[in-house]
Amino acid sequence: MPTWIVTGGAGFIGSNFVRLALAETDADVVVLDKLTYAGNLETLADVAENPRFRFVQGDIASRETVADVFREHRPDAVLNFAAESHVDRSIEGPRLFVETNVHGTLELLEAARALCTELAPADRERFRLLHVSTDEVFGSLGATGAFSEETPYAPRSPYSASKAGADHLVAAWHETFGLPTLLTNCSNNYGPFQYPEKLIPLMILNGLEGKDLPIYGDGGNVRDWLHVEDHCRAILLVLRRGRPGQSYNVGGRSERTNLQVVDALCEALESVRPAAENPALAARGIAGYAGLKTFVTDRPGHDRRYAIDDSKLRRELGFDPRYGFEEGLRATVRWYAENRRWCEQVQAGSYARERLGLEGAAK
Ligand code: NAD
Ligand code: TDX
Repeated sequence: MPTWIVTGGAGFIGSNFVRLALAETDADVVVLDKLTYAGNLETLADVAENPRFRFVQGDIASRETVADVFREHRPDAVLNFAAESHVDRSIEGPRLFVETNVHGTLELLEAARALCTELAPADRERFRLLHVSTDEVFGSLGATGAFSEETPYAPRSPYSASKAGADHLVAAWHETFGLPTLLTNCSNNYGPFQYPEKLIPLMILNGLEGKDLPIYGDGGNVRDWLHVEDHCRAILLVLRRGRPGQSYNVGGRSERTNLQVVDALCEALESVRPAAENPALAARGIAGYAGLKTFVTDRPGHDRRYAIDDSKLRRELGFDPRYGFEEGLRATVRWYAENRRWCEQVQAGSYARERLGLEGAAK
């Protein structure tokens, strides 16, 4: 049975990938996760007893930790989901983003390179390091066009700059050392287990609790939304059939302005929890979820539009997402409404959905 190390497996996308890998492959899965504010064992509670699952708490930026985990588990593949992932937090404190996203990726690449020198040629041939990245490395688009794998990098936030740095290291380790790397650049994900600092879960929980729905700027910024389960299927496809040294863009073909997303969420909230039956709205004298929409100060350096050209992934590997956006959104609203305990556990003591990233302070 192959062994896969999944870094960041206690976070949003990583945990969804762990669930998919345990259900649909025969791999043993070792999660390496620091358990930051965004990583929680509650997120993996349903797989904790699976005999093919192991959990190691540790930092990918620690050379010793990574070396120990590689020595003990001798992975056939490494999937790097671990990252500081929130743009607003990268404006508050960029240092940790460079430490985890750049330095952490370096340590994984170096450990993989060392491991490969010890492997028999056939095992080295099969080894893969798949690095999960973002469309934000390509910068901000105008009204037309889409990012392809050939689009030059032009990151504009500390978060995207740190992800771009990591992507360049991955490409260099392939070119220089022949490491069999794979790179995926994905658009905005949504779905179960997303930390409630991100647009969609934050709006759902604020709506359910009758709090303001804070829309940055004019609400006209565009993102391309992809259900997390479709993203995880794409990653599995790239791991199995992607060509080493290549990058693959992953998108949802669901471009929406933030205002359109919030309006769709208000409708979905109404169908799952009608406003008339929600005492939190009645207490504020508000008749419908749309009455909670509030325009607030824009994010500094706010990228205007992202759009993904995913034709390479579809053409070469046959990727075909299962979720339509509105259907996926309704399922996500239902999931958050039914999993309030998880929402409380992951926010407890560390976050109260306050506004982040308005003032960049040196930290
Ligand atoms: P997340 O913030 O929900 O989870 C990140 C996980 O990494 C957490 O479990 C955290 O504890 C862990 N982690 C953080 N620093 C670590 C360290 N130094 N060592 C070990 N573990 C550490 O993030 P996510 O949304 O699941 O994103 C996963 C990956 O996908 C990231 O690399 C992110 O850049 C990328 N990505 C995310 C999206 C999105 O929409 N969420 C889109 C494209 C790409
Ligand atoms: O309260 C909010 N109000 C608002 O208008 C929040 C939290 C966000 N927004 C806007 C900012 C963005 O235009 O919504 C959009 C989405 O914001 P985020 O959820 O913070 O995501 P984004 O900045 O687009 O980055 C996400 O997608 C790419 C992930 O967080 C990254 O990890 C991923 O790489």
